[in-house]
Amino acid sequence: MRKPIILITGINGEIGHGLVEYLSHKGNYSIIGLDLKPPNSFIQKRVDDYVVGNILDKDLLERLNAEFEISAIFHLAAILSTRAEFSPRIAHDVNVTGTINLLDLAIEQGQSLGRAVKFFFPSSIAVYGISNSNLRDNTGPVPEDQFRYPKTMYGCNKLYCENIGTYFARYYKRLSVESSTNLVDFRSIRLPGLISAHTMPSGGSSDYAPEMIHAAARKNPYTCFVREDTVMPFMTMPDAIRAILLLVKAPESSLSRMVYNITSFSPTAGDFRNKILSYFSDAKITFEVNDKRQAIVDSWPREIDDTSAREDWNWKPIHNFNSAFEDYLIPEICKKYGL
Ligand code: AKB
Repeated sequence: MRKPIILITGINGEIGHGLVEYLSHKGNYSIIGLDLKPPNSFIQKRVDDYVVGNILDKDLLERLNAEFEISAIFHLAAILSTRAEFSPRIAHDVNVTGTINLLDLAIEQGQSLGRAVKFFFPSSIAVYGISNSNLRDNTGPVPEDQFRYPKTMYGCNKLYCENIGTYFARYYKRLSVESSTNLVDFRSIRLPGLISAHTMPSGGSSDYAPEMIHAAARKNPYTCFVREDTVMPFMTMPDAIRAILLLVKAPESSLSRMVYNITSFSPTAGDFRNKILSYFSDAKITFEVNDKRQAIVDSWPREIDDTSAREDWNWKPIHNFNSAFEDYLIPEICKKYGL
């Protein structure tokens, strides 16, 4: 008998951390984590087991296929936008080939279980690309199907994987004698920049917001790498985790698409600084623009239209910019750093 489980790849990352915290509270799921390094004790305590390995290792995935009955895959492993620009080829391998390997695993599981395996894929606002700043400044909230001309390797990888996931779910091997459609229940959210009180991102272009907040709490000076007037969409980690679970649990009949936008607030980098100063008045936050990272953020929309998610699965963020700080970031960060 194979053991029924949920598989989470990239479990050591920020979203993995938040997801495990939530799912383990529920207690109904056996969770197996997969990552390149052993998870920290917080995660180890909350999973049933973990596997140290690479999503590009097909033998490893074959062993998982043989050992477990996988009812859902949360495929979180990825190389983010800034890091991917330094090693585009490696990013492509991890972000694209790694995702196809996991989709293959889902298909094999679907075939042996005789039902679709849920597959959650975190996409990103990096799938958008608006190179004309005038257009960017004068375009309202951007819906799912506009401006999909990514300017980063990471954005290209995410956009392709949205499409390939849809293909695996709807059209996989459509001309074969034995049909392989409906073996993967692919669902994806384009996430904005995320801010967690408990973990720090690494390798992203939206990292300036969480870095600024955590640096202030640790009494470290922070030099922000984008202009003070930079605007992009952000969200708290608890809202992102809630959205992922709302989408994964939504009845298929209520979904009008496989890939959804979600958003909460779009402050400037200067708004972040001012808000942080209102809590940590001696914080030292300065701006020294890295033109290349600035250009990445400037290619993303200022605001996102998430009407479909609101209509189809009742998505609504709990936190706005003010309550994100007041009710979540400041109390949790103060606890974390013993303030
Ligand atoms: C990044 O900055 O690369 C990510 C993202 C917006 O997907 N946080």
